[in-house]
Amino acid sequence: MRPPTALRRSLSRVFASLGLASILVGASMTGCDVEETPVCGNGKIEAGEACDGTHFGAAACADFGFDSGALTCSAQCTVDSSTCAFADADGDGALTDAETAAGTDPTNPDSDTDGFTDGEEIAAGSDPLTLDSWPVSLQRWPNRLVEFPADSGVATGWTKGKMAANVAFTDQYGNPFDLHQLYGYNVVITVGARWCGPCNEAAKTSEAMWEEFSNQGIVFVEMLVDGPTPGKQATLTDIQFWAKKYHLQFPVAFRSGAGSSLDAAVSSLPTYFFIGRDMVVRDIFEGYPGDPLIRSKAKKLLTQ
Ligand SMILES: [Ca+2]
Ligand SMILES: [Ca+2]
Ligand SMILES: [Ca+2]
Repeated sequence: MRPPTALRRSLSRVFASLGLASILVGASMTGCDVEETPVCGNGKIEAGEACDGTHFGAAACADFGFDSGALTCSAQCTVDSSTCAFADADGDGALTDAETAAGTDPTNPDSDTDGFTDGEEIAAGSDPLTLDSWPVSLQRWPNRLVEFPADSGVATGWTKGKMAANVAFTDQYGNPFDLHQLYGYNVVITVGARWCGPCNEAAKTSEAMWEEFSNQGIVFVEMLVDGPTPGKQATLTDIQFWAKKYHLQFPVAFRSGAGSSLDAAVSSLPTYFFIGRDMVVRDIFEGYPGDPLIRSKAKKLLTQ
């Protein structure tokens, strides 16, 4: 049933007056510059607020240099980034902020290609940006085997100017390593034996010699061909004895497996092989002439 005409007219007037009232309120809000007081906690970012509740505008952890996590908003409506986090994008054990501080590449696990990760080097205190600095405390050696050229164009051999053939060693920790993994370093191989008097004499100052040159890019390798008995090949026990007796922290080794061309190239003990960063033999010296001559040959190696 429709309402009587008089009542309809009356209702229309009421609605019309309500509509007019609404329009009047809207006009007064926009026309008089009434500013709302910002309320921190109302969930709206207002003047003077960087965030409110779960609202941060377009801000995210990445804007603060972080890799992951979520921002939080403080009771004062300021952004709190303490809940953001750094990631280890390259899995080398060093978070992005540590890599940034060290100057290493957070997307490359071994920035200087010495075979030790940036994380290992930062933790151990060696320089992750320098090939010639590596962490001795980890009891393993630089490894640049992947850098060794498949074909250097230089003939292999154990005479001056030849490319040193690879030698498979076992070190004093019982671990295998290859001569060619030291490609990129100068290498001084001393071939000796436990029974050899001059070898023992030379070994007394080997550690000091290595400490003098190690941060200049020379890796010393002390290889024992024999143990205490001439003609009887050195064992892990012999090289561990040798390393302990002379306090040697650099590689002390015996050759693993079958004989190599290095054995055939040695006719007296000790024999020193001075090898350049390109793994080419630069100099050879038979016998122990005393440290001054060995030192001068090592220095010469650095200039070649
Ligand atoms: Ca990293
Ligand atoms: Ca490294
Ligand atoms: Ca390094």
